[in-house]
Amino acid sequence: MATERTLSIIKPDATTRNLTGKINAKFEDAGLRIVAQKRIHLTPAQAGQFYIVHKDRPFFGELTEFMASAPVVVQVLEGEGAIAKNREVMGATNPADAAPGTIRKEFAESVGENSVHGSDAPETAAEEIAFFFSGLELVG
Ligand code: DAT
Ligand code: MG
Repeated sequence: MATERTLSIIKPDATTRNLTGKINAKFEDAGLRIVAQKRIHLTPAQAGQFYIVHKDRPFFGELTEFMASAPVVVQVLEGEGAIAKNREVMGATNPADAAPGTIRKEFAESVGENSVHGSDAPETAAEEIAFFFSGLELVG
């Protein structure tokens, strides 16, 4: 499997509970390298642009409001099969369905406030990385 990069976001429910370090330890323990990272506070419009694919879903307003409610940590994770590996470490979208040891099982508060975002495919990973980072900011 090839080396990949994926976009990760530590969401407001996790940054406000000071869980950034514990979540980053999960990524690093799984062999994912943090090659870019910054803390930002999204506007609702920016959150809506990032999650535009979900614009017709009933939870869109709630999702964008939540993502703009407090700072987030956006990061690029690199490693062998990083996209799938990150999704594994994250766990299922709904923490009630997430496997033991996953970030969402251990830390997520609900299906909406679920601590982390991770890209779901190579195309979305490339788009989502470019949404937040320039090439100069990716330091492998
Ligand atoms: P994932 O974040 O696991 O890729 P997704 O892409 O289906 O999940 O949805 C994006 C985010 O939208 C998800 O992390 C939290 C929110 N969301 C999804 N389903 C929801 C629901 N039924 N109610 C509230 N928020 C939801
Ligand atoms: Mg998704």
